[in-house]
Amino acid sequence: MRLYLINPSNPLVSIVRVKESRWNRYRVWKPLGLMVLAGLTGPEWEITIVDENLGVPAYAAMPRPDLVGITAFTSQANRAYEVASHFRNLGVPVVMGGIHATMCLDEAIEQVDSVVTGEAEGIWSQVLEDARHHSLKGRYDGGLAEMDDVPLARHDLLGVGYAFGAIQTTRGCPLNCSFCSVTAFNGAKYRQRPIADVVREFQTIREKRVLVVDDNLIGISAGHIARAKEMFRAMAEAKLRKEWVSQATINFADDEELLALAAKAGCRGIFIGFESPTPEGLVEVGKKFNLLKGRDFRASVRRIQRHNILVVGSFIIGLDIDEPGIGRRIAEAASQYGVDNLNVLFLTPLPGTRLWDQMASGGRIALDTFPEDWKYYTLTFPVARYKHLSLEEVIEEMVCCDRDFYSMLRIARRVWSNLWQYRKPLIALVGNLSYRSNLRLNCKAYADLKRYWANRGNCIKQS
Ligand code: B12
Ligand code: SF4
Repeated sequence: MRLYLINPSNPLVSIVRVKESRWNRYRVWKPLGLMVLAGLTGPEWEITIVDENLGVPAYAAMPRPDLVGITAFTSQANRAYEVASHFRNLGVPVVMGGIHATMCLDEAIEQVDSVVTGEAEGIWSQVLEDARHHSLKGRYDGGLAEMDDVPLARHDLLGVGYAFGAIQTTRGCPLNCSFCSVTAFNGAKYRQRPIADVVREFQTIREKRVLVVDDNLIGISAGHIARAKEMFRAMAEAKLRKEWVSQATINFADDEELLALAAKAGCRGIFIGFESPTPEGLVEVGKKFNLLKGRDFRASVRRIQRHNILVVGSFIIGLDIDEPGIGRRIAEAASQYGVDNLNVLFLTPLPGTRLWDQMASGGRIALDTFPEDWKYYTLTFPVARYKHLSLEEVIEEMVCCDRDFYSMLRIARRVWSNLWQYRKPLIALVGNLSYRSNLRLNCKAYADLKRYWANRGNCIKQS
């Protein structure tokens, strides 16, 4: 039995534009969900994982599979349906799973033979069994998995072409920020994998550098943090010799022992959502940790960096409180906090989030011809009507923010300060140049988007 597991590409996402900017090579990540699915699949299936981010293959020239499984974030949904249609025309059954199919079940069900909602661990073997007997059902629900059931991902199936390996050690997040899909999809209960499984899986990863894809690496309670420390100790003892990056909330900075253990286990970078430079903005998105009274962001960032861990700060433009000038304000705040890289995204209503409900009920979703418009839901395009910023203005704020933070002068200062503190100036330089090199590409993409908005007759100014 032949199984294709496919990760569809979205040409609007910068990671696939390697030809235009070779720095993007470092930003192509492995589709871990499909590698986990492969880990759940029995030996009677011959599995091929196709990651279209590395190039779209000539499907017609490939041997006919018995089953196709497709994953998709919302921004990939469009292409997922194109691929599904190709195989369905050949009479090959197509199953779709992942976050988009879960959040937009009714839409997905129209486009494929079978939809698996939720996490696959508890249900995939049933789907395969039904596929073997030509009795696939239209819908399966995996719910939330037991973490003991998460298999070792099949890292052997995606060998070359990536700068980073990928692994997951926890799922879920109790914080439920308004714009984020994680609580809606993976649940509010923070679930941790058995430490022995994490160490064993790390040992099967070939790449020296790894993305630990957890949304909230250390969790929020004393118990979660104690477990994170235990995991870091086990990783260090296993002498994995890996360097890894992950995501956490700013409370990562609050425990020196935790930071020391993380660094010893190989942590070299952490992605932190600051979201807004103002307390009002933090209240709006519900980012509770960042509101801690007396929190000194600069000191927190510095504490992390002292352990040779780079900090990437993420902010959002387009909140209801954001007015003209927000771009420069974010660039200033990020420089003042001392982050090594800045990642700014447009406020985007993703299906299933609290933000989606608010914006949809207020008639504020501007790009709403679905499924075609999903390709713009990359967080790098404005897709909604913003309260105090027109389309032109919100784009201008983004460009101004990026130009300010990624000016050569500011890059030079950051790299110099990195060198001075004996951290990783080369990694900081590559990261900064990679972002900078996309500025020109982004401006072209914004121009195309403005034309698209205009053709749709969308009113540009909202307030
Ligand atoms: C790693 C990651 C990335 C990597 C991508 C790696 C990759 N190619 O998969 C990078 C950094 C490139 C990335 C980029 C983006 N990401 Co991202 N990313 C994640 C993150 C943190 C982890 C994903 C992961 O690997 N999970 C671990 C695996 C095991 O879980 P899984 O993929 O969900 O798979 C399980 C189930 O979904 C199911 N399943 C999945 N696929 C299939 C298929 C079949 C057939 C079946 C049966 C089951 C099934 O079974 C699996 C096992 O249980 C998630 C957050 C999250 N917790 O999901 C955000 C997340 C998926 N990303 C998100 C977003 C918005 C983006 C971007 C659009 C914007 C951005 N700038 O971040 C881009 C777009 C990328 C694109 N190509 O279009 C959103 C997506 C929301 C949505 N509705 O689409 C999430 C949920 C984060 C959030 N804050 O809301 N991302
Ligand atoms: S943004 Fe981060 S902290 Fe907020 S719900 Fe999502 S994963 Fe949790």
